[in-house]
Amino acid sequence: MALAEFLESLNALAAQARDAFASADSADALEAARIAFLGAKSGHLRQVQKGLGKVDKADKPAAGKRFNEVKVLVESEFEQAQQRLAGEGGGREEASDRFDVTLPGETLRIGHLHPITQTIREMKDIMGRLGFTAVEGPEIEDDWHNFEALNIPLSHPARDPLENFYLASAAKASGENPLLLRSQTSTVQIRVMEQQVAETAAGESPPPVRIISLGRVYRPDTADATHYPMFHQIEGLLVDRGVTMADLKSVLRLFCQSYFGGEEVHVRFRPSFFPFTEPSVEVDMNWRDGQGNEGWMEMGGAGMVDPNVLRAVGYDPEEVTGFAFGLGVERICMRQHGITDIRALYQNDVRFLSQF
Ligand code: FA5
Repeated sequence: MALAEFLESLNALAAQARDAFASADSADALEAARIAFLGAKSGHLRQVQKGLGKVDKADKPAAGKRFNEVKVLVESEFEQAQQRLAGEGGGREEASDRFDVTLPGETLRIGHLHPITQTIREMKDIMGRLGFTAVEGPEIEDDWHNFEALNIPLSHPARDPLENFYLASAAKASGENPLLLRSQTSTVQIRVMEQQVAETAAGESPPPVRIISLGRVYRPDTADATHYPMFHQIEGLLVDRGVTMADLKSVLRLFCQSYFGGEEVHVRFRPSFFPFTEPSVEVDMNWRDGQGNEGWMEMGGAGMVDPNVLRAVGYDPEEVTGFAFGLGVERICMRQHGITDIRALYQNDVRFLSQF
């Protein structure tokens, strides 16, 4: 083959390759063009290379040199086309996959505390400002702390197995002092006073007590709009010289006013009975829902600590007096938010919980 003929076919091929690479509008099209022109086995360039062998011997060096120049040129045109497509967004990607930095970011859904946890934190905060320290007690209790030391005699209906969650195997093992899920936070009154007395030197008077305790309590109550088998109580205890019922009333009023903010809150005391307080009262608070319904809701019990309780833990009832109260946390939370059914707090319906 004459040199001129070989160079002509080489130049024609270079022009075709340039057009094919320049007109490729996707990575797939460019790859197809690369295989067609630069493919190692049957690409057009490879075919032309095979024609080198037929060139007259004297012209072979010139033909080989030109072939190499064209090959380098075609390869560099392929690379340029590759860069052009990458600059346009990768070619292979669909327009919808491209990242648009001007779009607003995705809003992350951030969770929040359960309304009961919010209520508990707020209560601790308010009572803390009134000088009450928050303490905790165990949820599995023994007979002494849940009943005996609280002046609840063996025959009292509050000890009935139908009124409590006794731990059956533990009851057998501990004989006289069965274990149960505590039915009230008043157990913590006993634990705190016992500890104060234990830490007091012989012959000294134990120090005053000013605590609150917030936690879960358990009763086999049938769930209805205002009862649940597991609920929370806030217990308050103040023991000191000269404490009176007037102090109890002031603290509870102050607490309610602070908790419910500037809103007008009425607290009502009704005479009642608890084995561990004398005299005892039920504490009611007025409530109003969004539909204009209103009434009184029982929040808890309270009273002056019974001298028998003070004596049982080692305080001298001739020297000190005290008041105690135990309020239902759910009832207060419901009163605050106008919730009319306690069960809604534990159904874990996010549509309900996210409102608070
Ligand atoms: C007591 O538990 C006493 N320990 C309170 C007390 C403490 C009195 C200190 C005197 C001195 P009572 O059983 O009434 O009392 O319960 C107190 C409050 O817990 C109730 O007023 C109510 O608000 C709430 N409560 C009682 N049972 C349930 C229940 N099943 N579900 C939700 N809340 C309840």
